[in-house]
Amino acid sequence: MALPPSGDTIAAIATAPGEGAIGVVRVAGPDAFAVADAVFRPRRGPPPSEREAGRIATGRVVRDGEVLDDAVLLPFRAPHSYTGQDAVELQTHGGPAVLRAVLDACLAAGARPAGPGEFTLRAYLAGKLDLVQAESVLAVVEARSDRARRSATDGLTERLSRELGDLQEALTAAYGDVTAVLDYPEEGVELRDPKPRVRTVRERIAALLATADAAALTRRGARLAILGRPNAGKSSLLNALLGYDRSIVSDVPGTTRDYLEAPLDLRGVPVTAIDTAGVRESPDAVEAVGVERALELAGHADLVLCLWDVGRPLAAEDHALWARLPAARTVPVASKSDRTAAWDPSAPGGDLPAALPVSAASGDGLDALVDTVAERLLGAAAGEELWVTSDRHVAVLRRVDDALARALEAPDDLMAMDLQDALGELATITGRGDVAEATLEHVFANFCVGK
Ligand SMILES: Nc1nc2c(ncn2[C@@H]2O[C@H](COP(=O)(O)OP(=O)(O)OP(=O)(O)O)[C@@H](O)[C@H]2O)c(=O)[nH]1
Ligand SMILES: [Mg+2]
Repeated sequence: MALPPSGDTIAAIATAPGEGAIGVVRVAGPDAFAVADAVFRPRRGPPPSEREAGRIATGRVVRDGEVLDDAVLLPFRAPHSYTGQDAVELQTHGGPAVLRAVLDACLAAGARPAGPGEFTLRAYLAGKLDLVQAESVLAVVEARSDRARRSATDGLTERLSRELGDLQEALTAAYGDVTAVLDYPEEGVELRDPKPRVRTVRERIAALLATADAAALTRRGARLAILGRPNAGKSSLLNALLGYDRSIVSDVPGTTRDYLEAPLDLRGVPVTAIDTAGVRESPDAVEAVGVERALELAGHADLVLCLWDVGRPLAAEDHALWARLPAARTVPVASKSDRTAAWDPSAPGGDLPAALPVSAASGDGLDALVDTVAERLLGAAAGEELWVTSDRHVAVLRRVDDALARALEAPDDLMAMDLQDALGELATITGRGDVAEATLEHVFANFCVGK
């Protein structure tokens, strides 16, 4: 397989399959305007090829005298277009049959069907985007959460490009240091130890990789289980987090007998919150099953909120529950903090750690709780704005780091080779330096047609 040619004219449906109010067929390449002249009849004024760039025209798409649909034409002139080439976009009604017919008309007029990602590949080849930015086009399109969207947007992608460019420069300098040692072993040139530079680069890569875990969690969403004795205020807390009454609240202990789930967005992280049955030794068989299920849910959750009612003395059940929860993934909460405290949340006593005071009734402490949950879920990445979201980038950064780990262990001559490996890998992300065609094929194959 080779990269497709970029000097001809391509066309594709750019909007998602299915019915939509508007659909777009995109045409790009040197003959884009010839194609537009063949398929588009403006309501008034000159044909597309004689129109100014950026001035939309209304009209109809025709083929062999047949009107296919009303349309709006957007003309772009090289180099001021996405691909850097002449281009037109035809907006029509969004039905699949209409779009197919419009695309067919463009193909009959001389365009070739575009392959996956071919528009973005052209943008990359024209120097409009670097590879990190090209891949982020895909990430933006695929972003499901607001946090993922933000980390994929231009500003941050540019920063990622720059950051990786800096790493590339630092490694190139380290490589220079090593080869100087090799090339001029006896001469009096001032030699620098390349290792500190390499160590700094490794630290930065470790920080970037930590953000990748957070990005993955943000993509798949996190599970947050709420546990506590009956009446601890679990359902009330769920409702307070949601901002509406999802779960039944009552002063009868054992109100929630099975678990229930509700989606919420905590500081940009999509979270499924799970309200569970109060944990106690229950004579009721149904409730006992609910309790077992609650503990099982806690075992599989990304994070657990363990509620202790601050208005009631702590009981053996509270200690027993704490002992059965995964401590590293549990946030202790002193619930109903608006009530007169029967114990001190900052020092509950026994084996119990300090708990965060929260009142579902008054809302006090809720913000702090949400911050804590987001921080615990995202780890070190919570404070980082720059996230690595692409699986390919993660894999490449791991390989760069492996090569650098080897470089630090190796004698000078082998170190040069390891640094070269690392630089070669980095270039496959940034697209600066030597990028194998295979890398480009791989990157753009993940795109859908029309992007
Ligand atoms: N003062 C005060 N009362 C609360 C607060 N949260 C819950 N309650 C009360 O505590 C009682 C139990 O609340 P729930 O939310 O049903 O408790 P639960 O843990 O879900 O109980 P079960 O489902 O029975 O295990 C209800 O009477 C609530 O009104 C709070 O923050 N402050
Ligand atoms: Mg409940």
